[in-house]
Amino acid sequence: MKHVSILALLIALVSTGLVVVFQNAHLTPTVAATQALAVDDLFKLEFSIAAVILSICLVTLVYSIIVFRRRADDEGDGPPIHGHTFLEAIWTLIPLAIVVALAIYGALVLADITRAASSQPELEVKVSASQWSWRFEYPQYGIATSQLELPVNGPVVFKLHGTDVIHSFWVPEWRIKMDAVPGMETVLRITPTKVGKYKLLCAELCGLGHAFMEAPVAVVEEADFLNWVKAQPK
Ligand SMILES: [Cu+2]
Repeated sequence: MKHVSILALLIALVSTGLVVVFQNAHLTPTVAATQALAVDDLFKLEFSIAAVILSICLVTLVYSIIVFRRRADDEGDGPPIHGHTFLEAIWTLIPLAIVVALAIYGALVLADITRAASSQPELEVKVSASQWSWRFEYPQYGIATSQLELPVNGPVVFKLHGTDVIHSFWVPEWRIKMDAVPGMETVLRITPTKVGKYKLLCAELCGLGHAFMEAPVAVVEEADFLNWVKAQPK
C-alpha cells in the first residue's frame, strides 16, 4: 500500500507538470484562422491525455527498477506470475474508451472545421498544384495568380486539384492540410483571422523539387484585397 501511495503521488506530480507544459508551451505556430483554434484545442487535449499515460508508464517503470531491484545477496528467482484477468480487462477497456472518445471528439472537430460559413458568402479560390509550383484562380474575379492574396475575416473555399502527382496544401498557421489529387477535386475551408504574410507549403512528398514548392500568402484588409484584385492582369 505504501508503494501505491508513493507511486500515485509521483505520477500525479509528473503528469501535472507535463500537462501544464503542454497547455501553456507554444508548441504550434501563431493561430491565424478560425479553424486553427479547434485543431489546437484537440492537440492540447490529446497531448495532455498522452502525458498522463506516459507518466503512469514511465514513473511506474522507473520506480520499480529502483525500488524493486535485485539486492546484492539475492540469488533467488522472482515469483512466477500467470496473468491477471481483472488487470488485463482494465488495461484493455480504459484505452478503448479513450480511443473511442477521441475519435468522436475528432469527428466533431472535423465536421466543425469543414462546414461552410452560413453568415457570409465564400470567396472561391481554385488551386492547381503542379511539380513544383502553385497556381490560384479566382473565378468570381476572373484572375489567376501565383501568389495567394486573401481578405481578412472572410470565409474562403479552396477547390484543389493536382495536375501531375498528389500534393498537399498546407499553411501551418491555418493548421489544416488537404491533398491536391489529379483527376478529382478536394475542398478546404479557411477563414483567415490575422493580417500578415504566410507561406503555403506542399506537405506531400512530390518529387525532386518538393522542398521548394512554396507560394507566398498575404492576408490583407478587404479594401486592400479589392485593390490587389484590380491590379491583376485579366
Ligand atoms: Cu508538391
